[in-house]
Amino acid sequence: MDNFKMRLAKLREEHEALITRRNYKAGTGNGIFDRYAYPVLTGAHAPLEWRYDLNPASNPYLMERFGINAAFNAGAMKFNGKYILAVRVEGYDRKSFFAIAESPNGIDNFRFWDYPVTMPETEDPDTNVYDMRLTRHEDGWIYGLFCSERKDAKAAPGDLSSAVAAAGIARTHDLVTWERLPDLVSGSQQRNVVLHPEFVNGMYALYTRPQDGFIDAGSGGGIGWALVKDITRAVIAPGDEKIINFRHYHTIKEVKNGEGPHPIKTPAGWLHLAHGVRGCAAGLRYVLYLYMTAPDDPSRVIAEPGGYFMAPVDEERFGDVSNVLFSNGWIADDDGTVYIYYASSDTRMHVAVSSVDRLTDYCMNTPADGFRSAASVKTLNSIIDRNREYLAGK
Ligand code: M1P
Repeated sequence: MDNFKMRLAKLREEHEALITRRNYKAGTGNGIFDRYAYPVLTGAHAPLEWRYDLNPASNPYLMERFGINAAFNAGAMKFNGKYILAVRVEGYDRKSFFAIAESPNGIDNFRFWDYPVTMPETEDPDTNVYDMRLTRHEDGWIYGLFCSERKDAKAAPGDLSSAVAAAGIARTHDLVTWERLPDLVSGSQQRNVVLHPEFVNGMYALYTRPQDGFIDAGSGGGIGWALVKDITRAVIAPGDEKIINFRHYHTIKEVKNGEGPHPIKTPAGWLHLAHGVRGCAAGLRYVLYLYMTAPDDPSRVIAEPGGYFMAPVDEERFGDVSNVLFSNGWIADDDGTVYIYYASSDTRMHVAVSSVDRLTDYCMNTPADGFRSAASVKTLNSIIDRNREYLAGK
């Protein structure tokens, strides 16, 4: 065999071994969720057909022609019995696009479909698209809401960084052919906009994240909520967006927060997964947190555990944007198992597994943030007291 054929055979073998590697629970867990040992998707999972020209005549050195830098921030849903991720795939050129990967069991063997998603553009083409939230809406469509980034037309000459974030909206029945709808119109920039799966008062309900600038939430107080009549022309009129989950000084969401995937409906209420951001000497730190809203009003918070639900550990801490956990996809199976798909450090995708019961218990019974050190000590003392009492009586 010549060198080309030998290297290609080796590449195929390594790629297949990576994709079919069995995943397993890592460690003893904390009772709330179980992490899994291996990332479920990385840039290296991208098919060889995407990355290489496989024709020895046009690519005698078997060079990569299209490098894939990362696979992260994936939306998720069950589709035709498979666990589906709508992945943010980023090329070496820094552009993100969406690609669907599927797994038979939700924890390993994720394989990309043959082609990435061809997302139609609006009249004002996106520079970059990312972080799709999938919602199977009761109107019968599957929606993908995502961030559409464009250069700020008002940027000063020489400013090549200023950008504008808007919520892109598209819908599909098969995850292959997408109908692009006009971007959400609201009074501010938007990222992390999520469509609630049910109509509320006969209208489409959106979780929003109003922000003053492309990066800074600024005066945007947190996760917002708004109802829109027509999703094919989604407009939030001034005053129609209210903040339902606030940022707060000296918490894990002091600087920013954002809704993750759409919430899961449970008997106790709507279970929400979100990310919170705080600043520190090392830069921004992104962690995940949970909260619950009322069964009859998804915009009314009824429980919120203090602190984070998940924060980066071990290899999760490092990547293109280190110290970041971000999630915009989870799947609740019929048996109550919940697969939480989260990305670490804007680089790779992982899964953690829990259940609706566990996550509800976590939300309802974890002490809330007391906002002061003394309050934390009081909470801790009461837990210790109760344990001592219980253990003494045994
Ligand atoms: O780099 C961390 C994350 O930053 C943004 O999230 P947010 O708008 O909450 O700051 C997004 O660009 C996200 O994709 C990214 O993971």
